[in-house]
Amino acid sequence: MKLTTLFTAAALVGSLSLANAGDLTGKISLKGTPAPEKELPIDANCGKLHPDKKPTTHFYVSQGGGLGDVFVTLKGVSGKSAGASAAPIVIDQKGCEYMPYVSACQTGQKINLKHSDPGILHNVHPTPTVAGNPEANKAHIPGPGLLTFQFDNAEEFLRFKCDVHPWMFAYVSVVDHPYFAVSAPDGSFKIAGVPDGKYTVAIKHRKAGTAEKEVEVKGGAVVNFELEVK
Ligand SMILES: [Cu+2]
Repeated sequence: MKLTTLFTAAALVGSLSLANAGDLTGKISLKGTPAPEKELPIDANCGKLHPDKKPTTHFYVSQGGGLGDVFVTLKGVSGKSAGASAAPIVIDQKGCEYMPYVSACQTGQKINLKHSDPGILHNVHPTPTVAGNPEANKAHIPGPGLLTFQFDNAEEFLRFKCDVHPWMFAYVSVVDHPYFAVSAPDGSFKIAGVPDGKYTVAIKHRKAGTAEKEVEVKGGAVVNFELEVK
């Protein structure tokens, strides 16, 4: 009898650990050679912070062909945002560029803009296209003060720009659930803690387009993608 109880308990623990969550990981590769990047038209003031001329970063391709700055998300999962209690994401204005160039956060999550360019005035101008997400335009003087934004509606690649420096752009994808990522410069990505189940994984790159794949997560899963230069 005791033995039976033990086995029942073991079986229960076993089934609980099966119905769990895991990391969805993968790598995005780029096929083809993108057009050369253009030099940013940086002005004299910002040029002082930027002695090495900087190009655009439309394609962040690693030596192994991995593609960075790709937004990865799960489709069909919505209304699960934990943005209100999540730590803010931070975008720095440094060398008259936004860093990171591409990022993502949840609806209701704070987006803190940091200023790391002594002597330079920026203004932060998000230009959302989804109704209900407010446009704003705030001057940002040098110093430790942060500007904070947040958006309550999902929107992919919501654009931030600086009206003082017309080459400064950042793109933030706002998601109403916590299952998303932006690929690293080597093309790898990881979405942590995905509950077991079947999903459609959707990826989007600003220039190389979109792709989707079905995946079954069982304590984790791996899914790789290839995008092509258009
Ligand atoms: Cu600026």
